[in-house]
Amino acid sequence: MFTNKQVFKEAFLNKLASIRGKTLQEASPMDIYLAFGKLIMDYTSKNWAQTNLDYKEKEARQVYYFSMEFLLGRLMGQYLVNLGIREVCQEGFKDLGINLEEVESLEPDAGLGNGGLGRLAACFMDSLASLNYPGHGCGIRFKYGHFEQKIINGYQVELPENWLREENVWEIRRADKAVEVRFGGNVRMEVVEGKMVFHHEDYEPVLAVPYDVPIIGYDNKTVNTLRLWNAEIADNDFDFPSFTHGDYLRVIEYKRSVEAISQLLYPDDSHHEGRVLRLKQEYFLVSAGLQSIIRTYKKKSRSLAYLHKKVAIHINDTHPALAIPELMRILIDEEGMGWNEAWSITTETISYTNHTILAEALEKWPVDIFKSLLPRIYMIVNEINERFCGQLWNKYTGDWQKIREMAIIADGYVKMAHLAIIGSYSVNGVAKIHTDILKKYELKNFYEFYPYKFNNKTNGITHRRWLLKANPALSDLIIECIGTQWIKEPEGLIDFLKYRSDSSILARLEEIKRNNKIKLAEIIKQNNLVNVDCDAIFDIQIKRLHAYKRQLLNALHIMHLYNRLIENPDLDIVPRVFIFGAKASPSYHYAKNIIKLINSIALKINDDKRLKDKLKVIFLENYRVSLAEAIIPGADVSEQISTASKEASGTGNMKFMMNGAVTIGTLDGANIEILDAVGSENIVTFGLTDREVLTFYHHGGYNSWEIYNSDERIKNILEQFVSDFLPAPQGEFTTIYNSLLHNNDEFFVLKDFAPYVDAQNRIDKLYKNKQKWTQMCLVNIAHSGRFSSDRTINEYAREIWNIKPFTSK
Ligand code: 26Q
Repeated sequence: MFTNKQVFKEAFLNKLASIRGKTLQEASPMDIYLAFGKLIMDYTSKNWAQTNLDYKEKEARQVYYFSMEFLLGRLMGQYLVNLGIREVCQEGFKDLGINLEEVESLEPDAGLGNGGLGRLAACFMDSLASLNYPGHGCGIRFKYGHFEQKIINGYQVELPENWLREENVWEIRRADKAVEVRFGGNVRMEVVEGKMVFHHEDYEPVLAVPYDVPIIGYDNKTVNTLRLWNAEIADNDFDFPSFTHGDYLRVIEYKRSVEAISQLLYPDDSHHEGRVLRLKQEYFLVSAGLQSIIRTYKKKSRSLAYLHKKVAIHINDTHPALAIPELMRILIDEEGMGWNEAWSITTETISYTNHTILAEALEKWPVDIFKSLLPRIYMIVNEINERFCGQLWNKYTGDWQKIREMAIIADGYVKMAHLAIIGSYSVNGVAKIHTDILKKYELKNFYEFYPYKFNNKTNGITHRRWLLKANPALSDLIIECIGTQWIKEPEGLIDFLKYRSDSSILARLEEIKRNNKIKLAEIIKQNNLVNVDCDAIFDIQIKRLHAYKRQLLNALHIMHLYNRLIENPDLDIVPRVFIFGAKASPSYHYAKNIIKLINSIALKINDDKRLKDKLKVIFLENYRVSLAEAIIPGADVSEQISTASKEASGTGNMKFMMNGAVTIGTLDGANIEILDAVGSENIVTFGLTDREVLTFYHHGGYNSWEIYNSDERIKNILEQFVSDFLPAPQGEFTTIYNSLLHNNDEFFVLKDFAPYVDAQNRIDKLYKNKQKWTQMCLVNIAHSGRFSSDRTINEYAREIWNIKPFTSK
């Protein structure tokens, strides 16, 4: 449509006039952003409508990805790239004196997720559309996404992130498609013509209104839909009689309590807290999503007996696991189906991904809370449980312990992982090691009972955001070398390997990295008021702050380097800039304390002239998707140092390798598959294996005091933490100290310290041979195609969902 920049400029100026009522001279940056956003929406609307029509007419089998989180970040840039109009818009804007990047930077991140799980959902959306799969997202339109992080005096402070303050140009409200979700109340049973009928009464109705966001495929005509639900009060649900009787406050309070459902994303990853509002959100999502799917399906007036032939529903972790009893409820109570038929349809429709083995992340709800919030759903879960326990009894007669361990309802709790496994036809882990651990340990009983359900789907990331969009200079070089085919078939990146010994390409690669580092240094300068040396190694750890991810191990190594340099300022090491970005869950005090520790270390080190600028420590505040896109292209070293067995997969590791950083990592999650791909010469690994870790957990044999007493370096550092060495209040880091020494170092930080220091020394040596180093970067880039979410989505499509790319034929 925008065949040239002239056409674009005209269209844009018209839009500005019609939407904002302004000429360019009068327009504010926000006017420009919004008008341009609307123009993009217009541009895509035809394909969006056509895609919907195609799916309807062809009756293609479709997948719906249910997730509490979609960590989208910014959309404008990705839309432009996928539509192939970024250049023409950029040129047109230039003529008008507008800088496209500045316009793009006005967009607030859609931070509707915590971390890996939410970002994975967003990458999957991009791959589904780009590969022409009929696949949509179903989530919640949280008014407040992930909090905004400020660092004040070294401490994390959380502010609400009101991303919807300005108009959200990418969404379309579809009031006509609203559905009602019911909470609380009672269930009355009645026998009608010999059949039990259930009436849900005295419930609290909540209106779920969908907001649709287009998901635009790359260089194709597919525009899928991400449907985000908003909780509202139906006008006719206002209790007008009591309103007129002066019960104004009660009505307003009711409105507030309804709207609370889609107010905020719980800023917690990997820690389950049994809050009712969270359970309400989970049911709200699945009930609204399923009702809308069934409604669409029935428009074709096909019998629901074939639902599973046309619809696949995927649940992203257990958060949407209530989809199982909710689908049963709709089929039985609303459609009059019998239990057995409803169960076979449900268990042929739903599939489930597990993202964690951390016990504290497993969702379980107290029966009394569950029952009073969702009385009918509880009855159904109870029935599922009883039937399942019956099956268990047949297989394991007399083994009460096993039956209790596997039951959905036990010890006063509803266990969501059990429900998810029993009600799905597929259960997958997110990296080979993770799936193996699930089968061997965490879900051993279930694997024994349903071996055919278990499978692995190693995570991936969309190379269109994390390479093509985030790192245009590198993308251009790759295109110059191997053409553009890799954009559609990312495994084609392997052709870049041919250039591993081409010194002119290596030099260009090195230059691109350096330029990206300069850009990152500017961000650091602006935010942290610190100058960093772009010839230093940029060593980066960006991810949620969690004990198992071991930012603390990184901090210990920094302290160690510092101590070495103070002892010998002429020490021959490559200068380093250690960069961190991380949000800690607001109630996770230990994690917040580590942020304070890192900032205290930074304060101590950055101003110490004796170091001659060989060491800098930077904590970048408010880590989020858009910041990650700015950071990752400038990384030399990617820190992936979780305690083996704890990180299900990791996806940051993939983003870094794709941008030519070298991983320093443990044998955990997808690091192991990265090692397989690039070979041991192109990655630096260290530390305990998952087996060793699990053996220590199960059989003991680790004593952190022994390590402490035998390693002077550790002793020194830990004393520095608790003395007045660091610029922090006395006693500030006692808890950290105690976690390592008096709580036996649950995550083996001290145990892995020496191997980590050795690994870091290897990095230092490798970097000194710059040509060789750049070669390693190139090899990493070339092998990163297998970690594209296109590969992952193709596997899900073929092996789990049984869906095919849509073709118009
Ligand atoms: C549960 C109940 C109540 C409140 C919050 C939660 C909750 C929210 C988010 C529990 C867990 C999460 C997120 C988990 C997560 O992000 N896991 C990561 O998933 C990635 C994608 O598969 C993996 O790469 C990471 O290894 C894994 O940690």
